[in-house]
Formats: sequence, structure tokens, C-alpha cells
Amino acid sequence: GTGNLLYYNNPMWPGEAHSLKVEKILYRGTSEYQEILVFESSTYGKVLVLDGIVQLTEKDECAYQEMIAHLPLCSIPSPKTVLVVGGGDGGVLREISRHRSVEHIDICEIDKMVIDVSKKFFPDLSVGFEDPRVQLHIGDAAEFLRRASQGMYDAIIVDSSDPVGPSQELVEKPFFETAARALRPGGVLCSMAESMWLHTHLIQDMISICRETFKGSVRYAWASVPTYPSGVIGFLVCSTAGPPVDFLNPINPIEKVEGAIKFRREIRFYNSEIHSAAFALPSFVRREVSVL
Ligand code: AAT
Repeated sequence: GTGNLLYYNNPMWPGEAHSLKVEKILYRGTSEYQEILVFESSTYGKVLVLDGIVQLTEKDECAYQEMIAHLPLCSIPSPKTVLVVGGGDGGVLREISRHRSVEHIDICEIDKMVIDVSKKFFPDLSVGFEDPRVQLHIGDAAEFLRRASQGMYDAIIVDSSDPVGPSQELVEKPFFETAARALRPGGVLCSMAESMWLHTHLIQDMISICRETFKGSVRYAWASVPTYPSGVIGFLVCSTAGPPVDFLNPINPIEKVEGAIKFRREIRFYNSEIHSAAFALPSFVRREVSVL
């Protein structure tokens, strides 16, 4: 029998299911946008699930949040203004707050209930909201970006859910166009970009759109996150025309950033070697998504 395993089936990954053993259900609720579930697992700590898809576990959230924040922020000299799209759990904010050069962080999350649930069950992530540089906006990030002033951000981090429902528009061309417009010349965007094992077409589409939209460089990186489908997650990084950005060699290395200020939670996954290595792609990915 399956005991108390929780299985995740989804049309995004047909023919396979992922499972974690449940010790205890901690929260179940339905917001205006999605079903929210928090449970204590046997081996990955607490787990946040939205619409039946694992968004994070306490054990491996470090890999995703650190990569999606530091890949862009370590690729430009002294980032000052940053926008987070989605990211209501606060984990990406926690990572951005390590950067002392940062003066202002906007976050636009559509679902206030995700923030409230995170504050209750994931204090090590929601701690990110305590940073005084953070300004919270509740709403659709696509709409938020349409109203943003031109060139106001050094970096935009798109920490959004899989492209079904309200996050669908966050992988489409009009969204990337408004994002590029809101970035300063030589500014950078980093977007969650699915699994190279499962979603090569989606990745290829995102890359083509971004190549047309961003006039600097466009690169694909990936990292191991065991509880995401197929165990890996990708990141699409792009820069606008202006001072060139060499994503492969971080100009603002984390080792310097971290040395400057001590945090109660150390960086667990990301370092400069991982940063550069993340851009090395398997041969089939190179061929299928032609990123180089
Ligand atoms: N750091 C946790 C990982 C996430 S959370 C994605 C967040 O994006 C959710 O809180 C969701 O409410 C929010 N979101 C979705 N659409 C929008 C939108 N249009 N505007 C603002 N916020 C939005 C992602 C995990 C990736 C999982 C990979 N399989």
C-alpha cells in the first residue's frame, strides 16, 4: 500500500508521480487563487503545496531561493533596486537582504494568503519580510510592471509558480517586454524556468522570446532541487542593452557579500563555483534549446 504518502500528479509531468511521506497535515485552505496545503513530511521538514504542486520544503528550499536570487545579483556590480515577482513565502527576500548594496526591494505577490501562511509555518523564510528595505505590493505582477517607471530596477527576479492559472502570463512576451522596459540599461532578469528533463519546449519558447526582447545576453542555468519534478529546476537569466553582463563569471562574488555581514542562517547551497557551473548544460539541452 501507499500508506500516508502524498502523490503529486499533474499534466505538467504526465506519466509520473512524485511522493513524500506525510507525518501531519498542518494547514489546508483555499484562497481566491489556489489551494494551499502545509504538511510536516518525514524527511524534508515542512512542505508548502499550491494547487497540488510542491513549492518548497524546508530541507531543499535553500537551493532554489539562493540560486534565483544570487545568480542575477552577483552578476552585476552593487545592485540597488530589485523587484521580486511572486515569492510570497519570503525566501527570495531573505536571500536578497544579504546584499548590503541593495537600497530598495519591491515584491509583488498576487496571493496574500501565501504570505500569511508562510509567516505562520515558515518563519525562516518569511523573515525576509522583516527587512526594512522591503515594500510589499499585493496584486498581479504583470499589471504592476505595466505601471512601473522605465529603467527603475537593477534586477527583477521572477519567482512564480508553474505557468498555469495566474502565472501563465509571466512566461509570455508582453510580460518580458514590460520587465525589460522597467530595467535600467545593463539590468538583469532571472526567471524560474522549469525542468530541462520535462519542459524543453517551454524553455525553448521562453528563450526565443527573451532573445527578441533583451538586447544583452540570455543564458540558461540549472540546479538540483530534489522535491521539484524530475529533481532539477532551471533559471533563465537575461540582461538589457547597456553595460555587458557576463553571467558565467560573477563580478559581485557572494563570498565578499557574505563576509560583509553575518546572518543567523548561513548560505547552504550557492557559491561562486556553483554559479559558474550552473551554466554548463548537458549535450541534449544544448541541442534542443540552442542556448549558446
Ligand atoms: N519560493 C517559492 C516558490 C514558488 S512560489 C510562486 C508564487 O508566485 C506563489 O506564491 C503565487 O501566488 C505567486 N504568483 C503566481 N502568479 C502570480 C502573478 N501573476 N503575480 C504575482 N504573483 C504570482 C515557485 C515555485 C516553482 C515550482 C517549480 N515547479
